[in-house]
Amino acid sequence: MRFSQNRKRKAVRIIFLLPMVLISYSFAMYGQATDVLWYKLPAKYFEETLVLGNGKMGASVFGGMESDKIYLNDATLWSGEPVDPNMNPEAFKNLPAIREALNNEDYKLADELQHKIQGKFSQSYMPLGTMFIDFQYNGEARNYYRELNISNALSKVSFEVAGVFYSREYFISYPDQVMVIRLKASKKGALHFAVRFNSQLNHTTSISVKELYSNGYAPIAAKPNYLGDVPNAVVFDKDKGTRFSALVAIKNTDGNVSVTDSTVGLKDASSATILVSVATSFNGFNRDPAKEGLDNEAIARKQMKAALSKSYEDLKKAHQTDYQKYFNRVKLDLGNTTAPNLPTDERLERYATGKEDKNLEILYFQYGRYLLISSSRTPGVPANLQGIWNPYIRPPWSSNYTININAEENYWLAENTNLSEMHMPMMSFINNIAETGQVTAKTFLGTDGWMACHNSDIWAMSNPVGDFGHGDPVWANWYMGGAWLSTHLWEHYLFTQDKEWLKNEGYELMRGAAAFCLGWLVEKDGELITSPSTSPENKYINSDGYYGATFYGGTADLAMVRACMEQAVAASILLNTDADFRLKLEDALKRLHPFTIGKKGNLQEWYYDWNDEDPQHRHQSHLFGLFPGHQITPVTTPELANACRKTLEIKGDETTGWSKGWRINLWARLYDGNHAYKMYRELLKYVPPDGMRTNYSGGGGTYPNLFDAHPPFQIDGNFGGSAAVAEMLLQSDGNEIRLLPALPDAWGEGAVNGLCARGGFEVSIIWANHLAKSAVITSKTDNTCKVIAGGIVHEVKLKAGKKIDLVF
Ligand code: FUC
Repeated sequence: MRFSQNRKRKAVRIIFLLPMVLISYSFAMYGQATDVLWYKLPAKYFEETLVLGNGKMGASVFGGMESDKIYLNDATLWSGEPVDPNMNPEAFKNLPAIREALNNEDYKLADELQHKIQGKFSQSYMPLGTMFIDFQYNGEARNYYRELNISNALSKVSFEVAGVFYSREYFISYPDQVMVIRLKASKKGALHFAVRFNSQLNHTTSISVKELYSNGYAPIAAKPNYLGDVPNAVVFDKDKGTRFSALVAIKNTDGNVSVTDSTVGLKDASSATILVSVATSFNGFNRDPAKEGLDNEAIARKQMKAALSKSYEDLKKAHQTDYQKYFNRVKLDLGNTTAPNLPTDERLERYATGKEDKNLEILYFQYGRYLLISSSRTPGVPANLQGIWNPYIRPPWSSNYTININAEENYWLAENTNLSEMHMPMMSFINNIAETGQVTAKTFLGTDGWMACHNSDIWAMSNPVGDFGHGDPVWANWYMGGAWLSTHLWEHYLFTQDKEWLKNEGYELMRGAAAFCLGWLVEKDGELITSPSTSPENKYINSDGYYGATFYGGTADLAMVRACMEQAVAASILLNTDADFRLKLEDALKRLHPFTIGKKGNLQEWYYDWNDEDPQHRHQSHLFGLFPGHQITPVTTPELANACRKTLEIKGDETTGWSKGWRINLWARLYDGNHAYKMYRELLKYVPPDGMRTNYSGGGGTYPNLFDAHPPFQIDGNFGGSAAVAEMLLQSDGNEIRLLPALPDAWGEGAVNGLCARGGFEVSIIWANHLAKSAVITSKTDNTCKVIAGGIVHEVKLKAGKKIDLVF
């Protein structure tokens, strides 16, 4: 229903007469339950550790009493060196034969020939090392407590031994680029500890007074863990690969320094600060880290020297001010709760029995934001499959960038939960991969523009993987990575309205991705389709009973091509540039093969209405148009939206972590808050810590430290889950903002502050009895939009920096 002019005026008048209590909402504080993870025991497994990070350095803290173990990471420490994208220069020559096989409906042959369009596997994200702090006490520990407070990005451990109270505080500072650990004992002289360091990488460690120094280098090659026990799985070459330094220094006011040939420590102290500085020689995706690398040793020392000159309190203050600048932008309240404030692991177990715990739901949402601030602040180095936290030399799926969903899902929360700055490492990564991707497009597919495939790494590799013929085309031969990544550029513009950025940085990349799509499309029966095509990781059963991956005109491909080209058109109109190119795109868009609905009422995934090998498969890329895309909505394309719903119903809800994260967003876009909420609860299903065990079927959930369980740990589910909460509360497309479009019955009242909407708006909403009561809209630029809630529409026109209060 449209809001009549009269009613609109009346509404606005009411707003001005309203007392501020209705507009402003005080966010209730229920103990610390919405921002603290806490436990009664130290971590035993990685998935119980408390993780800290400054977007580059990462630490996973076990918090042990006798010995504290801390896994250290640096986002820029990967195996390998710059990739030569020209690794299979004649691969494109196989394309005509593949297309011919497809024209002849010989899918088996097409699958076989696709193996010829494959290249290297990606490199792996590396663990830097492990730091141990070994303590000496006289007596047994009691009253152990361990926490991570995500409102100030600080972790704490405390316990008592023989009447002495011991405490530790840990954080990793972005402004000072060091990890800081504060140790204290309540009794003078009762603190005794020694620090040691180890690494699975080649390294040497030396000790000087109050300082431990380790220098090493990453492997030149590390093969994907899913290849199993293969020869040369990890290869070191002393003259090649990324170098690293780790420096540990102790700052104390009392006690006696005690060193051995491998440890540095203190005896008889009362308090001390341990500082850890790490650095690598990584100097960009296209520079040799051994020959043209940064001086890791000098950087680590410089950071350390500067941090040593500051007091603990000053370091902590600078860290918290920096962190809270981002974190505090969004607040969420879901109303009264009766849930007790239990340790987080017990809380998850209780929640899994179906009990109410709204603050756990808020905590999970905010934890996703915490993880993104902590893992995504390094240009060109977006958060990987494990963010930045990885203890394994052969991590699951190389802990790489998996572009057929996972790398993108990591960033679904970036803009709408008001962390646009954290999206920037992804933007600069796209800039890098567009460079290698241009060579890949030419040599693998004989096409202009740039593209990317299933996997990438810090070297921005873009080729189809599979080790030159050994990969199954179902995952190795997927060519839409550039099209999908490109949509992040436009989303960044839509949320920020930063036209200068679009003009100077975004547009060329969008143009290149669209140019690839244009060149890649082929004609069939007067329509444009992709050929060959695969639908990420799904297999069809064709009319001859063949189980295959390669076909033509895949729905997922075309949804991504459509989004990429439409957005390039929109950007070129906005920037008033490239009219000729735009015409070509517009013409192609008109001829694209459309979405189709299958015999089961589902959104058809294949060009023909074939059956799926695995109808419950975790991937659902053909629903891209519903989410993250915007081509299908219940309002503008109700039949297609219903078909997406049918597909989701056929798939069911049991799936891996990231897939659940995606489906919650999909249900939210169908305005089905209750189904979205059901799956959100399932995403938070307690999964016991279990190391690296991989489970594809229905094992998804949440580990004790709130890490997403694929299983194993994969961070995309965290980010997808957080994004979905925002999507349940607010949806936008640049013209319309929908308030509470998928509010579940369980969230009858509440308030949210600081969510972002496309069009450059910031939105706060208060709701009660399942209906929006009031909202505040702030605009970054002069802009207009329709704000829709419960059938009421407000037409809003705002000047840059201004806000409007709305009542519903
Ligand atoms: C894709 C997915 C897997 C996993 C991996 C990292 O291959 O199919 O489930 O998330 O990426």
